[in-house]
Amino acid sequence: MGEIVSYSVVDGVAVVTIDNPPVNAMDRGVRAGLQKTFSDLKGRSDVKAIVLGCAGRTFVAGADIKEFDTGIAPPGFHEVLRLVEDSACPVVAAVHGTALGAGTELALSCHYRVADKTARFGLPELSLGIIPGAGGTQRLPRVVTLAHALDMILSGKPVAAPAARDMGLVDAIIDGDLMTGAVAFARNLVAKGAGPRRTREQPAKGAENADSLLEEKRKQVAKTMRNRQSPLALLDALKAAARLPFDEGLKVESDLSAKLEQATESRALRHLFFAEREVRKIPSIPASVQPRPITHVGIVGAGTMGGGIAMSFANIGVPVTVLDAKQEFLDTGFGRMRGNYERSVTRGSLKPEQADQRMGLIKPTLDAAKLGEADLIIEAVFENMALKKDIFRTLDKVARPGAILGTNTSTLDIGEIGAVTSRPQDVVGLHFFSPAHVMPLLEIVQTDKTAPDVLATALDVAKNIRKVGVVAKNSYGFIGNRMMDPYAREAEHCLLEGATPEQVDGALQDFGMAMGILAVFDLAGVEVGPSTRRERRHLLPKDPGYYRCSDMLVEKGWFGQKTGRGYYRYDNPGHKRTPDAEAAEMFWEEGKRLGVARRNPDRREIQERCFFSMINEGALLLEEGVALRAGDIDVVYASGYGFPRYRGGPMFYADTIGLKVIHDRLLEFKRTLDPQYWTPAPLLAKLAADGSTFAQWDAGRQ
Ligand code: 3H9
Repeated sequence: MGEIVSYSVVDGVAVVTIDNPPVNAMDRGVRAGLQKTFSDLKGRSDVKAIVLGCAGRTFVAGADIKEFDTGIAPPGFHEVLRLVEDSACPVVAAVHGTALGAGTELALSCHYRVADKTARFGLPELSLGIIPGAGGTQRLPRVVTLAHALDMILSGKPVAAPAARDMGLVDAIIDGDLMTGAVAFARNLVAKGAGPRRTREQPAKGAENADSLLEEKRKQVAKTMRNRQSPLALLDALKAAARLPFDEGLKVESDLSAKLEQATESRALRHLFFAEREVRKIPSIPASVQPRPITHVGIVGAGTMGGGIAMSFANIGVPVTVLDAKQEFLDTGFGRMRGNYERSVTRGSLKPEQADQRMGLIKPTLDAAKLGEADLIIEAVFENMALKKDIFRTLDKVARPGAILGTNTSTLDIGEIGAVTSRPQDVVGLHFFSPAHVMPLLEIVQTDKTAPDVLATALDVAKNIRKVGVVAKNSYGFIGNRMMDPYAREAEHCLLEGATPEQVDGALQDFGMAMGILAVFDLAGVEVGPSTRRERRHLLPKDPGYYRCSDMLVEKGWFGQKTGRGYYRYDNPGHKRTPDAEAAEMFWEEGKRLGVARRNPDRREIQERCFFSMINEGALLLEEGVALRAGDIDVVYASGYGFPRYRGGPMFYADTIGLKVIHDRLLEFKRTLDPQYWTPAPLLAKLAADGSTFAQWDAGRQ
């Protein structure tokens, strides 16, 4: 193996190369290599300029995120980057791929930056609960304006090379071979007699308005990044950049970083970063298994779901054929898809010709035989077993041999659906979340017949359509909806006990959920839950209060937003959610009638009942093997159910408060609430007794 950091000198220009696959993360090896290289180069009078670039697919994509768990080993980032910046001859960063986090910070400590056309620069640290801690908060606003620096770091979105050049982050975009162009750029600097241009010696740009700008952002962050500490720390660090000399600002950055790295917020977000990558690793898929190629997709059902799924494939250039039973259904569905694309054009996120091109990839049909050319067919009709079986019988006739047959069911038994075909090994659950072209989660449901290469293909498909695919075993509600059941059951039951919908949803939102569950039901249609429960009436708990409030709303025809009333009212001119005293009263009266004790649960009790019952169900899923890892559950909840990422998902959250605490609270609820719901799952009880965590349980199974 070659050196992680190497260099060669040709005619007075040293070319330094970092080679640390897969993404050139700036781990201890890279830092030590840079330290040695720049120390060597310092002593070479024949070197007149230095070009710093990376081998492989990208420039440095950041610090090694794993290192935060153990603490950053020496040499530290500041020390190494200072050495680079101190170079007596000009240093040019040559950037390709994505310079992220410490990658952008390394480029900022170079004196000049050139990039190839497709390079991007980003500081995504807030998504990991930290701030750019390798001098980025102090150097970036000395290269671009404070306003640009704020936008880049708060959004975390990488900036493409042309925009980076416009804001002064990039000096030149190189056409053709990057390193050749970068060396020519460096020679030109030498020829012009241009010396080092040290970022730290520049004044902060646009700092005159710092106070008002930072105050405005502080207000914005309080609303849009609730309960988070890293965005506020960022504003403090940028204030230091605007007001203090570089070294003092750097000290502020270091102190803030040290605190953030240890905080739960960052540990939670780092956990999700790795969990989202771990989900792709399925031990039952042998390494030799090759995914099947997917070049054409068929969709059955042009409804909201089918349309969203079709768009997900068209967005990556895969042709799609959409089948429905009637021309009017196709017309409505295609109108909806076109409308979605048009909205993207209006927002400026898509060019009109891109929208046309994507729409052009989606073809309607009334003839099932047209699905014969598809490599993957996804059924997305409403939840009805008889209908789905009929469709799969047809698909079995028309699909080509080897085509994968997916169902978007969210609750039905996929084994039973697959059993009507002659090829159950090709049948898999592909549970998308609405709106399917936007939501990043795909639950991939494996029956006991699903072939390993079908599973591997589904995981590949998820990655290609830019979703995170999580494998679940076939079981009612899979991972997400199964854990939703106790969570929403408790939320609902609190209404019978004297809480109002606003109190219940408020408690869940205060915890950090994107929306309260009752508002979600109003949005999705209150009738959806009762209609799925009807299909499994014989399996439901013997409890007259079980989802009684939704049943009452459905009996009254109050289906939520679409009817103007549900848990809330929507009958004002803007159809905004407003409290409905009549509904709240109706729930309490029903509680009285059913003999439910009026507990008036407070915020803490609402949160504990909802989340602890959800976590307990998660522990059962792990024991039953429905979910492979606690981390998989966390990914499902953070990407599909609005669970706050900064809490790491329900199972990580459970670890942070302690499984013993949860276990004991479950037993207390067993004494004071309906005992049938509160028996701790055996796995939870065992881990609690051992003083262990779900993370340790995951690690022990690798
Ligand atoms: C930072 O820089 C802090 C500093 O400001 C301050 C320091 C004091 N570290 O995503 P992929 C692994 S914070 C460790 O599948 P892609 C990843 O786990 C950092 N490992 O590839 C995976 O491993 P495996 C700021 C990392 O092509 C493999 O590489 N930077 C790191 O879809 C391939 O990754 C970021 O937040 C890392 N930094 O996407 C960028 N990055 O194969 C984080 C990747 O075993 N990275 N791995 O599962 C990314 O966004 C994407 O990986 C990237 C490539 C876009 C680069």
